[in-house]
Amino acid sequence: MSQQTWGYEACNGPDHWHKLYPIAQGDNQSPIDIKTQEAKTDGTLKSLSINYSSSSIKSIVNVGHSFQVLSEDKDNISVVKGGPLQATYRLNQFHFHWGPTNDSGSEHTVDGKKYAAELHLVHWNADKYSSFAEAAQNCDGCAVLTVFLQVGNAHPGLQKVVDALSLIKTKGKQAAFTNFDAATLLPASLDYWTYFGSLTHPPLLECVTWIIFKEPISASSDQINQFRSLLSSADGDTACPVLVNNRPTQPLKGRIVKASF
Ligand code: B30
Ligand code: ZN
Repeated sequence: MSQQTWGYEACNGPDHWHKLYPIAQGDNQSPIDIKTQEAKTDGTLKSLSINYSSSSIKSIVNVGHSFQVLSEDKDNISVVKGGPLQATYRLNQFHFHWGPTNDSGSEHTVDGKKYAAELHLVHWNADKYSSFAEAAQNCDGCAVLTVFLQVGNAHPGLQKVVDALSLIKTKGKQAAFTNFDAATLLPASLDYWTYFGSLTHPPLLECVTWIIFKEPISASSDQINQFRSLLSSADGDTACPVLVNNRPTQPLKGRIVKASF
């Protein structure tokens, strides 16, 4: 890669990642296009149990290619279990993916349709492993709850996140972000699709049980615009807004997508 590290630019974007991360061309990569007619309804899929506490949410950080809201994960304070999962998975962080326009933001697509943005609530298997990093080395290590954002009414829960972005404009900045109920970002219906895949950016490890809610939440175009005002540059450097941080869909390679509904 012509730059120091991976990113989403022409010189270091998704087409280059395989050179440093050969698993980019593996058999279980994410995101994918969900072909709704090919998803297999699985009546044996249990319902999901999501238990989030506002007290686990601690801070918000600009990681350069995106921002993340960090959740304390030393205890089972905020967890998901049930559904396709065979263990209790702890919330580690949540973040979003977006693009330059509202029709090019999401990573996963549904019958070829892209949403304006995509929320990832990232969890790891705390029954078997002792950290996210260790869990991510294993196929039962991680679970990512995924919510699509479509343009509509402003989202009150999301606004709390958007308001905090002014505190972390530049790369490396971190600010306190507390007493936030991540469950406010979930849709009303917990109907979902699920499949096995990977982290969507390097190290691209094939460790993720993806759980993708069918129902999107709405966000205003102003709220999504504020994602695009995040800077990938450090304080004092030439301002460089994050206009895109999504990976294109990857080949399904025979994997089965199950539907809970
Ligand atoms: S995702 O949900 O598949 N987009 C990582 C976590 C979740 C996804 C992709 C990657 C990951 O590698 N996490 C640990 C190290 N990270 C922090 C981060 O969570 O994501 C390093 C980093 O690069 O800052 Cu972005
Ligand atoms: Zn993500």
